[in-house]
Amino acid sequence: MPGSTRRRWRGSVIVLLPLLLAAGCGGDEEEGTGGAQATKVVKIGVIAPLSGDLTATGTGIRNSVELAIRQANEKNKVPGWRIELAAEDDAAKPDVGAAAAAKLSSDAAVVGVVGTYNSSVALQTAPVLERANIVQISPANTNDTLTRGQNFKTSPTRPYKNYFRTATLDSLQGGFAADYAYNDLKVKNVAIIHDKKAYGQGLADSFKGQFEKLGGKIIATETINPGDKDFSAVLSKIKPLNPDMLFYGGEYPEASLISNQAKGPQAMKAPLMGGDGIVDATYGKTAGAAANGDYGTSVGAPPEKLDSAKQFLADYKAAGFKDSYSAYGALAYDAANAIINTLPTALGSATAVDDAVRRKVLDAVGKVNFGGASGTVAFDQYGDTVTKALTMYKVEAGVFNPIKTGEFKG
Ligand code: ABU
Repeated sequence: MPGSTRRRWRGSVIVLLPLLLAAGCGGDEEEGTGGAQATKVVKIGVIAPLSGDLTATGTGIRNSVELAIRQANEKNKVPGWRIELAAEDDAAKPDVGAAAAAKLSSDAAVVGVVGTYNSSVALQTAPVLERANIVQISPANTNDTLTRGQNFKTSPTRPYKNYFRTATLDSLQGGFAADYAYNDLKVKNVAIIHDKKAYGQGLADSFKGQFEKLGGKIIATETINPGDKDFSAVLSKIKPLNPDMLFYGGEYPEASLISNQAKGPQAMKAPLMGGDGIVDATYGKTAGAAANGDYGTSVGAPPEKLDSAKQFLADYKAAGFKDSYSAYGALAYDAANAIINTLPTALGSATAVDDAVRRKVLDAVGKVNFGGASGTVAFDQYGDTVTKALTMYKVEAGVFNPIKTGEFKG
């Protein structure tokens, strides 16, 4: 090759390489990377809110699953196969989630789904995916009924054989919150507000059960609607009762406004406490100074304090995602790896994903046991995580800071 031609060719490679990488060899956001030579495709779905108020959380889940897939392809963890991400937006709505589950079920290459964020959405996706023998692992659902049925307190029965979760239960989270409020904060009178959703109401019930058992009083229980912006009616009823604390069952878009309006226009002094649904970076931004002194529990130990999560955090940063991994990133990454780890054996000598492969993945996920970013990843007979750590956070200077990690023993 003449010198001038060689220089032009080298120049073209330098110009085109980033484009080639972006086109498939180095980072298609929808489909993961690597495994470029593999011709057989297996897909892992995500169902999460990728639009609307809860997008920050859903995007963290999606990105963390994408990271696990990229790494598996780069390490050729499933020889001969390329793993692709199939992400669906549920907009935090049960009917949209059910449609997403139906769409993924009809894609023959899908073997598993990570999601959903909302328990109310998972109650609709789990039966759809179960009919297709597709395993679902949620990194964020905490409502007890998903794994133990409506009578979870007295006679737990597993409703969906395909449903697992790396997040622990509201019966533990609500109890942990009540213990902290009563024993550590010395709170005696609490007004509860919840959003009537599976998660919000279930968490509020669990908090109330343990708080009253300890001797505390629930002096009011009020409800709001998801999406509400003006809480003056509810707060005007609660204010004259002079509660020591507000407990909110629901998520950060409403919780942050309640905190802002309680301490602003209503001039209430009581802090607000909630569960993992309120622990998000946007809480302090929306509530403003009112957020300081509020509390929120979350599932698991803070990833930033776990040796096991250091590599995940470094890899997430290096991957260049513009959005945070959010509260459930490590749990979503572990959920994805729980599925990925089953694939070499489940796919075996298969030439394409079929029902037999889906069944093998489902069966194998129930038996996984490995050290993940969030801790041990293994499931009990209900599909619940064996890792039951919970963390209490307090808002200081607008940011949720971890103040206590432990387990609720009942
Ligand atoms: N666990 C936080 C909120 C998501 C849900 O369980 O509905």
